[in-house]
Order: sequence, then structure tokens, then C-alpha cells
Amino acid sequence: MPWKLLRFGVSKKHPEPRMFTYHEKLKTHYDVVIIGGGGHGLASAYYLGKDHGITDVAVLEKGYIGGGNTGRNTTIIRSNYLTPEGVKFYDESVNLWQDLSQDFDLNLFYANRGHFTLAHTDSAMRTMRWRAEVNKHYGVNSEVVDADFVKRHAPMIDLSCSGHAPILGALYHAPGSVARHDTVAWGYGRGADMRGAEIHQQTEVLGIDVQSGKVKGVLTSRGYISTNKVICAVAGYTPRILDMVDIKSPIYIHPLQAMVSEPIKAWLDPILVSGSLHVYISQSSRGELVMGASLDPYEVQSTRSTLDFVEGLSSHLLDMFPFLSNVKVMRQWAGMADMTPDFAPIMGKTPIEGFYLDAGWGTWGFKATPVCGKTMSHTVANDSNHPLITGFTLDRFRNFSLTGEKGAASVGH
Ligand code: FAD
Ligand code: PYC
Repeated sequence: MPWKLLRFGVSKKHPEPRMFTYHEKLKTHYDVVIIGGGGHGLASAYYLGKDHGITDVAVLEKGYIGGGNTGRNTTIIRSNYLTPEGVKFYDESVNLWQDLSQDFDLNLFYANRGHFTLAHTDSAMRTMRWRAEVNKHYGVNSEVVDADFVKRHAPMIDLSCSGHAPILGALYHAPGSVARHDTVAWGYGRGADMRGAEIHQQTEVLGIDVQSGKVKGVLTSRGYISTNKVICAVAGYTPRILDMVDIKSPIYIHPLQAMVSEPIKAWLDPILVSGSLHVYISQSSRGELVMGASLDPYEVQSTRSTLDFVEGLSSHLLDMFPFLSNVKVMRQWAGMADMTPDFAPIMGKTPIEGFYLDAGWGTWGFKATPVCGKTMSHTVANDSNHPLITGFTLDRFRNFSLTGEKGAASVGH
């Protein structure tokens, strides 16, 4: 055993630097309290410090950072959305992803693979054309391609899908990428810590003190903190926090499951999604196949995973790739997706002064982590919604001005 490793093992002082500082105690006051130590909460803390000089910030996480949907997602990054609001927002996020590894001095394993949304019907081809036109209009690289193009990029595919659902073509989005999810939480966490924010794990928010319509503090499992500004970034736990402040939202929670195979030789470069077969697949840099399907069809707040899911997903996947029949599934899991009726997020100011929402991220929020941090920090620093999120505010449900993104949500329905 190397001497350095032995010395580390027996030392009581942890001689190696930790990713971020451990704070024994909570302070009695912070300028901003962020509920949720997922990518979104940590990115908000990072950009509050970096862009706005606001460093008296606490991120409160009831478990461990990245232990929610950030560490459970399948890491697809893309900007080929359907609405102008969505395309501009996610395009900004894709731009931000490009420099993140360098900003953090941490390898996020960001890998540009290209993303195919397969079309098996004429009406799916029409939606792909629609998306391609909107994307191109806003400078996003997307195009409709034919089945031969798909075959050239994924030679192992059975274009007939075992005769069940022949592939007619696809929306091809060259910028489509994947990254390592937990590193994103660590990178933003370390960056926020270096700028003075405090990260408190094992610290649950149990109540929010609102007086005369204004935030005054939060009650946590480790005591009361006074603050005038709270960001709620808790994904599948959003309805529980909204109950604390008596805000109604149309968010409903469905489990979203995923699974990975044992590592196998590299054979799949791009990311493939089939809305009709309800499957998507990519191959990680370790050789594992990362696979998912649609939401579980029932509303339940649980991260239980099911045999039904593995069977359904495998059978559809084998339609596309029959040669995978002997590959073993290694792991499966679930996250709680906070779904909105129009498949767009809910962001920004709320009827309660000082209470800001970063929610409704359903099955699509990992890719948005950087732009959420940027726009939420701006919104809190200026107490005014960032221009990129004006299509995502809570009051759109009251005003019947939805941002219909369902046609671009990949596997959500
Ligand atoms: P989270 O990472 O869930 O963080 C919220 C945190 O809040 C949690 O850590 C939780 O413990 C904490 N919390 C909750 N309540 C409290 C409380 N009372 N006090 C303190 N802390 C609290 N998106 C994509 O863009 N691409 C994909 O390929 C993709 N695939 C997905 C696959 C699966 C299986 C799942 C489940 C989701 C997927 N998503 C994907 C969606 C994406 O994972 C989420 O939208 C995103 O990670 C949300 O990040 P977050 O930081 O808001 O939430
Ligand atoms: O948003 O691209 C996405 C996605 C794929 C799987 C889950 N979400």
C-alpha cells in the first residue's frame, strides 16, 4: 500500500482538502437562503457570488448534495426545444456548459455526441420539421434527416424496429451532449464555497416564516434562521415547500425511472430518443448503456423502481437493437419529477415578497442547471425576473398564457 494512502487512512485530521468547507454551526441570519443542494440550488449560490457579489448565502440540503434528481438523471444536454422561450433559454445553457470544466478546474466529462429524436410516423416527422425551423430561426443547429443518415451514425440500429415501428427519419441536433452529473453538483458547490457561501448538508427546511406577505426566515431541523430572501430549488419536493407558504401550483409528481447496463465495448456514439417507443439510450464513457423511458403513469411521491419498468424498456429497446438481448442490466433507480401541465418550468418571483421559485423541472432540468443558476441569481439580486425566464413565471397559469413545450420533452408523456 502506498505510504501516502496509509497516512491518510490513519490520520484523524483529514490531511487532504475537502471539496468544500464543513461548517459546524448555522448562523442566525443569511442574506439569501437556498433550499435544495442539487445542481440548481448550488448553481444559484455560485452565480450569486460570482456575478453579483452576494456571498452571505446558505444552501440547505436535507440529504447530501447532488443526492436528488441531479445525481439520478441521464445527463442529456440539448437545446432543440419547440417554443421560442425554450429554445433561447436552453441555448444559453448549452453555451454556458462549454466553459464549465475550465471555470471549475474540474473535469465534467462533457462529451458532445449529437442527439437524434427518431420519427416513426408522418405526424412525428411534421413535429420534427416544426422544431427544426424554430431552432434554426434562433440559431440552434437542428435539421431533419432521413433514415439512412440515422443508420450511418448508429450502424447497429434495426431501422424497421423489428417491423413494429419503422424509422422514417429524425430531428438531428449536433450540439446534443452528456456530462457527469455528480461532478456538476461538486463543481458548483466548491465554486460557491470558495466565494463564501455555506453549504449545510443534513439540514432540512421544516417551515418558512412569512409575515404580512414577506419572507422573514426559515425553520430548519437545526434551528431558526432569519432571512428576507429564499430560493426554493427542491425539484420533486416542491409541493411540500409550497404548502409551507400557502402557494398553489399545478405541479404534480410522477416517478421517472432509469437504468444502466454492464459496461460493454463502445458501439454507440450519439444519443438516441424515440418518443413513439418511449425509450432513449446513450453509452457512457465507461461503456455502460444509460437508458430510460417515460414517466411512471401514476402520481406518487416515491423513488421506488419497478420490474415492470425494466421489462417494458428492454422490450422496446430490443426492437431497435436486437443484438443487445444478452446484455445485463446492472442498476435501476428512480427520481421524483415535478411535472407542469405545459412541460415548461416555473421560475422567478412569486406572490410572496422574497420567495423565489426554481421548479417544474420534471424530466428536463439537468441541462438547464447553468442557466438556472445565472437567471435565478440575477432575479434575486435585482428582485426582478431575468428576461430569459419571463415565459416561465407562475402567473402564466392564472393568465392562461402557457408555454407549450410538450412536443420537445423527449420522454415525458
Ligand atoms: P435536485 O437535484 O433534485 O435537488 C433538490 C434537492 O432538494 C434534493 O437534493 C433534496 O434532498 C433537497 N430538498 C428537498 N426538500 C428539502 C427540504 N425541505 N430541505 C432541504 N433540502 C431539501 N434532465 C435533463 O436535462 N436531461 C436528462 O437526461 C434527464 N434525465 C433524467 C432522468 C431521471 C431518471 C430523472 C429522475 C430526471 C431526469 N432529468 C433530466 C431531470 C433532472 O434530473 C432534474 O430536472 C434536475 O436534476 C433538477 O435539479 P434540481 O437541482 O432542481 O433538483
Ligand atoms: O430532457 O433530454 C431530456 C431528457 C432525456 C431523458 C430525460 N430527459
